[in-house]
Amino acid sequence: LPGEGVPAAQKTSWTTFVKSIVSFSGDLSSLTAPPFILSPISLTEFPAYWCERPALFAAIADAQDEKSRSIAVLKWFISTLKGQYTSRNEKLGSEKKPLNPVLGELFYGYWPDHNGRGQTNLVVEQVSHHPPITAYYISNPTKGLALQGHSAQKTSFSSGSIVVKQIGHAVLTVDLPGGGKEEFLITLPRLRIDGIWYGSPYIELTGLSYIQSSSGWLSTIDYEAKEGRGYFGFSIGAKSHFFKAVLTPPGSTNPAKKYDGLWHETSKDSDTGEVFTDVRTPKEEVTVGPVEQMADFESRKLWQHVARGIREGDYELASREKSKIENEQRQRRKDEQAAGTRWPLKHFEHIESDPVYERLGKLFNATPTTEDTYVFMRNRDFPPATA
Ligand code: HCR
Repeated sequence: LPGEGVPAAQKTSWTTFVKSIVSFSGDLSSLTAPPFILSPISLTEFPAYWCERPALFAAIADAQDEKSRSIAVLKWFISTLKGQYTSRNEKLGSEKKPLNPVLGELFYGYWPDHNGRGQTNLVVEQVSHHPPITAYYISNPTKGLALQGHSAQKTSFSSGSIVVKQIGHAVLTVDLPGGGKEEFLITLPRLRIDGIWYGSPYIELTGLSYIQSSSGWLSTIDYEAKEGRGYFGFSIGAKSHFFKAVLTPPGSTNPAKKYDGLWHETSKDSDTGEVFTDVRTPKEEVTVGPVEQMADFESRKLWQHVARGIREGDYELASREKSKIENEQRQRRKDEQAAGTRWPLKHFEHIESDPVYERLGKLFNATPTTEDTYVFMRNRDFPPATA
C-alpha cells in the first residue's frame, strides 16, 4: 500500500518530501527528508563498496593476458554491484538518504593483506559540496593496482521513480609485470529509485555501462536486457537486478564472451553455463581506525553525534548536531570569501579534462565526449605500513 513503509507519525512529512521531489531536479541531498529515511552514514563511505571483495580486485593483477584481464575486471565490477546498490536495504531495511558530506570531508580505510593478495588502501575526499562530488583512490601497491574515480549525481523524477544519472567515472590502472601499464575506463549505470510511494525505496539499475581497456577489449553491460524470448518472440519479463554483458575484442563487435545473471546473486557464462560471479558469500567490510584517533574532518568523527541521534531515534540531537556542522561550514565559506582563499584539498586536484577519458572514451563513443576529473596527488600512511 502507498505509504506502507512510513511510520504513522511521519506520513505527512513523507508526502511533503515526495511532493518536493516530484517538482525537483538537481541535487537531492539538499532536500530535508523525514527522519525514518535518514541514514547515519555519509556518502564519503560509499567508495568502500568498490573493494569489499579484495581477492577479486587482486586477481586482476594475476591474469596473464589482455583478454583474461578484461574478464577479471568485469568479474570484479559485477561483484561490487550488490554492495553498491542493495546493502542499505539489507542493513537499514530500505534505501536511505545518506549524510551529505561537507567540503574536505575524509574517509580512510584498508583491507589487510591475506593469502598474498596484498593490502588494499582507500582514500576518499569530498572535493565539492555544491554540487556534492566525492573523489576516491583505492590502491593495492603489492599487486600494482590503483582505482581512481569521482562520483556525483543528477536526479530527476519520472513516473513515480527518482532517476539518478551518475556523473563521473573511474579509471583502473594495472602495472604490467614486464613494465608498462594497462588502463580501464569504467563508466557507471543510471539508477532508478523505485518504491517511493510505499516509503521503502530500493535501487534498480538501468541503461548500459562500459569498461574500456586500453588494450582494446570492451565490456558492455546491459541492465535492461530481458531474460529471454518466449513464444512468438515476446520477451519474458525483466527480472530485478538482471544483467547481460558482452566482451568484445579490439576493433570488433563480435562478442568473444557473454555473461548473464543476477548481479546480487549469481551469474554465468552464457555459452558454457559455468559460474561467473557469486556474491552470496559474505563480503569484507573496510577496516577503519578508532574514532578517538581520527582527525576532526574524518567522516565518522565529524558526524558521530548526528549518527548517534539517527541510530538511537533521537532526532532532536541529530538535527541540532547537523545544524552545528552546517553553520560552521557556512562560516568557513564566508571567512574564505573575505580572505580571498579557497579550501585546500588534501589528496586530489581538479582537472578540466581527463586524458584517459578522452583517449579511451573515443573507442566506444562515450557520451559526453569530455569529462573533468580529480587526480590523486598526495597519499597518506596506512596502518600497517603499506608494502
Ligand atoms: C542517489 C543516492 C546518493 C548516491 C548513491 C551512489 C550513486 C553513490 C556512489 C556509489 O558508488 C553508488 C551509489 C549508491 C546509492 O544507491 C546512491 C544513493 C541512493 C539514494 C541517494 C539519494 C541522494 C537519496 C534519495 C533519498 C531517497 C532514498 C528518498
